Amino acid sequence: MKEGNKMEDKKYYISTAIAYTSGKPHIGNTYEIVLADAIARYKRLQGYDVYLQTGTDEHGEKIELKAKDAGVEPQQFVDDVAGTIKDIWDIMNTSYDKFVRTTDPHHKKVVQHIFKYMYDKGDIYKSEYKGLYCTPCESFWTESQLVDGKCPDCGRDVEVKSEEAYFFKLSKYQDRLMEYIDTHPEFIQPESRKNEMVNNFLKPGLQDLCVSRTSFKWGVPVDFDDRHVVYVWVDALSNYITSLGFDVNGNHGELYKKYWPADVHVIGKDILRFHTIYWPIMLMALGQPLPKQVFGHPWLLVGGDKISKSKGNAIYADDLVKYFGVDAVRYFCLNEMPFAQDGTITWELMIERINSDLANVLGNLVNRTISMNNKYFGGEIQCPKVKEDVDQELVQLALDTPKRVEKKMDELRVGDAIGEIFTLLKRCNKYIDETTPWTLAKEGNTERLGTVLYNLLESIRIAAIQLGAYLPETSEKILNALNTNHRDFASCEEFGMLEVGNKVVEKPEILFARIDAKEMLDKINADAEAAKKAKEAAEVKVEKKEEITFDDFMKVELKVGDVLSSEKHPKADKLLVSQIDCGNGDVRQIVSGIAQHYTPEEMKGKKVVVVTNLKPAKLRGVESQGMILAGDTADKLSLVTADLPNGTVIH
Ligand code: ME8
Repeated sequence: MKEGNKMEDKKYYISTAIAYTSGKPHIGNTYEIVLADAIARYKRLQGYDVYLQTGTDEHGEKIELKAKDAGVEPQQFVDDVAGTIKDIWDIMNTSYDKFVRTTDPHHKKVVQHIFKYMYDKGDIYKSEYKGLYCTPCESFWTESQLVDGKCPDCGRDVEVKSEEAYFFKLSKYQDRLMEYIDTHPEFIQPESRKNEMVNNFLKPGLQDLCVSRTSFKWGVPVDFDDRHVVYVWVDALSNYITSLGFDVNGNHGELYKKYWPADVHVIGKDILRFHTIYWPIMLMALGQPLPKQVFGHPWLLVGGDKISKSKGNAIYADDLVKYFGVDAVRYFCLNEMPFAQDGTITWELMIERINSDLANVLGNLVNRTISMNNKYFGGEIQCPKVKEDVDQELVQLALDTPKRVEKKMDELRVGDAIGEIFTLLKRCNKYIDETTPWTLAKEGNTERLGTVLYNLLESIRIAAIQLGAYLPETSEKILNALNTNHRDFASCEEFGMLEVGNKVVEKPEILFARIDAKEMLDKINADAEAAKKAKEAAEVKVEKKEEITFDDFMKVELKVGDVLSSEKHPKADKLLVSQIDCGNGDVRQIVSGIAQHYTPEEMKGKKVVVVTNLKPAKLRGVESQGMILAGDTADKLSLVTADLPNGTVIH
């Protein structure tokens, strides 16, 4: 291979679907970025120049309605949810290079260019759409697609709807796409899903796709006909190229020139049709190369049921991490999910896997090997001098494991790749049983003992390097504990790279502690119960009050006041008695229920907002001449403060 080609081959662009900003993503959505992250990290360890892109899909009627329900502007709503999504991706230690948002001005501008380009080319035309519409899914369906007369995706009612719309001539490109799929057998993964796409959608013939809407506003406007917004799929799918600097006129940015076409789009099985039919056809219309592969991964189910907020069975990554730590959650998702069939998650299963795989097999092996090396050799890594036949199998497996992992990763079988590493770890445990180092120590067979421990530590080093893509923190902890500088894939090609004479860490950290299942499940249930109560309490509080007039509101006199001093109420733990200067010589005493959130010292000097015309009242025997404004949740209270002079009227 020529050097030039080699360099080019060494780049790798991988993307996830962009998540809807309709709410907090559950563990199923989160699985996808963890999966893509594991592949991306693996490729980086192989020496590829990787670009991992993820992000959020922020337009559409559903989001517009959600924002309305929440009483905020759509932009505010999507900003908040996109923030939550990014936080969860970060909690999961995912190494994305770009987080794209479809409300980014640049993305919107390029989507408009793409739409116009396809319109000018005659691939998009204006017509009338009439069909059965499911609002939550934002999808039109034909009669034959309905299941029991309801939306085939969500099972809800559909309604007859008609609107003027732009259409995209999918049918024009049908044959070309068919040929592409035929000549690129690796394009759709897994294979079974390819057949589904070809037989269910392509062979029956493609209908032109409706690509604009007039029934809502929250979308990218069609710039030459602004009654229309671009329908979400054209907007959403374009993210894979807008972010790289794609330009319809061919003046592409550097990232586009370097990374397009994508090596793999990692997406869920439900949106495979959009990615293997609509998206390639859009790219054909734009005259651009198609992605090399689309991987439609299966879904994570909760005990066998679809994860759903309304069913109340949703599990969230941040909760899991709170109890088990990041790498345990990454391990569970990656290892538990089959390549093509759906996987299952429950709290019980999670605990089971942590105990059996992470604590017993991995944690225990690392801990006892390092401890033995400390006990018998003061931590110093020994030179392996006395080799025996029993070593051969372990050494060979340690050398083969990286190749086996690579093979699985080439097929995107991430769970199986992890399985290969665990096969090596289990073999190490068996080797301890076979060689019984404690007996060698008792017999004073020091050189053989040193060899056995070397073989174990070296096998652990190779396993830890291989784990780097899946459990990055754990991998690093182990390599630090081994005190080795040989941490790259190349150093796994030889058995014996662990530095003789170095000292392993004195007290190895417990990587994964065994969990008492009952105790943990009780705690999880108690926390869930408490959270539910707090939520209910908060909901009661925000119950809507009766409408008032402006005059009603103006009856309340609100002024800025300076807290001069504050002390505990003599008879009530929850109350503070404060002296507040409300300006123009108006110093008054106010009793408030804030003692559990603010100390008297913290109160001093605060500029609070006071209701000054409230009828005075006695609280547990102490007179209160007004009220301080504050907001509170189940466990937090915050005073309303204003950086204004005393006596300033608030309105
Ligand atoms: O579909 N297990 O967004 P989304 C595994 N905005 N993966 C799951 C899952 C589960 N239980 N549930 C959902 C969208 N997913 C669009 C994508 S791309 C240009 C636009 C996956 O927030 C789902 O299959 O509904 C999808 O790949 C991803 O989570 C985001 O889903």
